[in-house]
Amino acid sequence: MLLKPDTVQRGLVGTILSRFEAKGLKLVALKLRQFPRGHLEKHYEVHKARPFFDSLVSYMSSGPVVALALEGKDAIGVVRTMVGVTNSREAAPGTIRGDFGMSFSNNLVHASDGADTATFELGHWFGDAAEVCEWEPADLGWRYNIAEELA
Ligand code: 3AN
Repeated sequence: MLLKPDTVQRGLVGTILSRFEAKGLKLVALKLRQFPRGHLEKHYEVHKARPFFDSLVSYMSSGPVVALALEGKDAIGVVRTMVGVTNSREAAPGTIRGDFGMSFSNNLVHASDGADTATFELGHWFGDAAEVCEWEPADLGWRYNIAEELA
């Protein structure tokens, strides 16, 4: 996931991050940095031919971004449901974009949309394996029914 420059500028990093923690997703990587255009161009390569590509890269490189990785059963689908649709004005109440955003372009967060994308993005944002921290929450057996859901 990325918490985009508008999230950082608006002081919503903690508010948004706390939703994922409270949900029960496990935080395994986290960093804040202003990334160069080239890094964002590679991240958004699938949108290269789209008319909004240049402005998207300019916005994403305009200030610090938080990159983070979350782990959990069906994490990609769970996170995308929590994020809401791309246009924040149309995103459902209860979602991050629905609760905190009014913009299509400045839509607070990015979340990987599939397993292949997640694999590429994890390598792109956390190239050094040591940046991803494997650990086990002490309350794992309360977050899940381990025998039914994690076997
Ligand atoms: P999502 O982030 O909801 O998965 P994508 O991957 O289709 O959306 O688009 C990536 C990002 O590009 C969006 N988060 C948004 O910031 C921007 N974007 C997508 N479509 C448009 C558009 N038609 N006009 C302006 N910006 C767009």
